[in-house]
Amino acid sequence: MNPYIKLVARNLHLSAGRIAIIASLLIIAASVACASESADDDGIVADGLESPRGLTLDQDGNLLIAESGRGRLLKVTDDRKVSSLATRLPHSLSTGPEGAYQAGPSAISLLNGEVFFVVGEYVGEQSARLYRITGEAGYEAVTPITDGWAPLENRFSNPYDIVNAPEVHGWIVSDPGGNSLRAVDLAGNIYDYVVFPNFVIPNHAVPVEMVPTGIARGPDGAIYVGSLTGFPYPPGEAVVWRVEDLNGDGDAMDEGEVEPFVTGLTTVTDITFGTDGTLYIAEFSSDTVTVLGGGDISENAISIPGRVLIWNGSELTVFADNVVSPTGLLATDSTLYISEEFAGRVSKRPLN
Ligand SMILES: [Ca+2]
Ligand SMILES: [Ca+2]
Repeated sequence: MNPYIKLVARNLHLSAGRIAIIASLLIIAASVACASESADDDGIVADGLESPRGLTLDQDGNLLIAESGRGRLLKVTDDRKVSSLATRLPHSLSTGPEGAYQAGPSAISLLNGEVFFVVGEYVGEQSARLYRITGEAGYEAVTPITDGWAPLENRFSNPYDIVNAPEVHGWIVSDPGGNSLRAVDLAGNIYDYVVFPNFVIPNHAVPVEMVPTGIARGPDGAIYVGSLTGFPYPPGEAVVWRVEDLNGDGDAMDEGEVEPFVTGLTTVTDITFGTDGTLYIAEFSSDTVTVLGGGDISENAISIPGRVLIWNGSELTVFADNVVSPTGLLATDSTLYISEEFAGRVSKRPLN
């Protein structure tokens, strides 16, 4: 363990092991995807990208992609016509200790006709913020500069995904770095909404962190969030949680407000609900320890892919396997879009 990493860990009140996990997750690999044209029906929406992640639809129904590794928001019309909605947004492929961290747009949300995005995945400061697009290639921060040395309460650490949340007068943001969900109001004030405790598994001395990732609004109005889980990414221990502020006190930290919704999952990175209420769940890899364990993470992710599952309310079924490091999902009436982050592409699958 690099001594500087340990120093950072101590000062952030995080375990050194946790920092190592985050660092591993964020190592950037060059896109291995080929930018050449292929058949229209090959399921590729956009490729040659650098760590695509968050997906959403704009008001005209165009697909928006948060391209974390290049600091861009992309717009896709007619499936394959890709243009930049915004460029030169805060990002870096080699920031933080050892230059081993990525920071960049991770998720997008439209609210009242405006485009908002979170930048996270950076154990440090400054860039881990919620931003608003202000016009042609312009942007401004909504939340304050993140002080990575401050206590973890009521601030961003590594924001990952976002959902509009009128119940907190703004948004709810998943923050894997804090094992938490943060409420953010329209003025940019940040409050803890949920803080997930660590959990224990057999034959592993150190408690495992929950690491909440993809977040979505359910058809019942509740918030749902998946958990990656921390090292050693135990199979079957990841959960999709249902979160609701039952007593209306502005957070979901009271009795019964966070409940397991789907269990038995592995390294969940994103979730999305279809228009019929079906829940789609992305699992990062069948062997995340090996994918993140060294070598070329893109090659690892391709050789040990993840998958997308369906939860229909009573049982889990496999919707798509051989999906490379999925980190973003979006379902429309007819299509499931998938960001395959370390393949550098966004693909799609028809929904029946
Ligand atoms: Ca998402
Ligand atoms: Ca509450």
